[in-house]
Amino acid sequence: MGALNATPDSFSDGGKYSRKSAAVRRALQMIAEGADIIDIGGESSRPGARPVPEKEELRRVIPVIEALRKKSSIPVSIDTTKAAVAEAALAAGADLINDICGFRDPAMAEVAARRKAPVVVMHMRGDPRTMQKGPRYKDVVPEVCAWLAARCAALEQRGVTKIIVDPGIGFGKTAAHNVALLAGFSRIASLGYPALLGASRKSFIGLITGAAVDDRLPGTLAANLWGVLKGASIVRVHDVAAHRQALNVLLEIKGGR
Ligand code: HH2
Repeated sequence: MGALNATPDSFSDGGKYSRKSAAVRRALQMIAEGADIIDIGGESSRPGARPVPEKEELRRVIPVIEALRKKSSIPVSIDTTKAAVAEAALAAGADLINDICGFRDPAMAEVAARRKAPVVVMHMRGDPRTMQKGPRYKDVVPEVCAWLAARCAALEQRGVTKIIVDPGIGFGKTAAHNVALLAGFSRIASLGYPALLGASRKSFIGLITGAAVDDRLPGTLAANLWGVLKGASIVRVHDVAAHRQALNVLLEIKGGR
């Protein structure tokens, strides 16, 4: 899954793709590099990010989805927490809803159920403004697994049938929590749903290695290859070509291609 941030302030690529033409060009580049899904977002979720008004988020993402739809049939995911944005994105041709709030808003679940859209349910403690203020867990892996299982059950009750789970690396977690979630990823992948891993360029890699945000590809590859070996079905990445090559080799060795 190639991450495309049509935002001025995302943590690693903010401002690069906030113009429609640049965003579409980037999406086509990621497709040429081997992405299977493009995840388009119009609101940064980096720690401390301020919420974006609905109108502005719609302005950022809908024209990009419409333009991309004219050029490619690749599955498009809309990375949003707002039901109106999800609805408009699906109408514009998106296929999947990626909600970093884990569909806590019943209106989001309603849109997914009515439109029969597949969903990514991500775990987050609090919201991006508050999530890194002293996150605490007794035992992060079982707590995140239990939360995801409960959210999935609630969504299924509302009629959502195609669910992907995501532990939400970096969302209300310390570096140690993120490392524990990666170490225990097979438990997330055993919940009974395809599992997504979003570790790309995140700060725990910087804390482990000292690497600046633009120099975290080697650490990102290590985290994502580990995740795939532990059962991740989808990795959400900024560097598609490098991941395609690494995954092709990994899957060839594993015999899973
Ligand atoms: N991470 C980010 C955004 N959306 N969605 C899922 N399902 N999982 C993730 O781990 C995830 C996500 C954060 O990365 P990015 O989009 O590059 O930055 P920003 O939120 O600053 O736009």
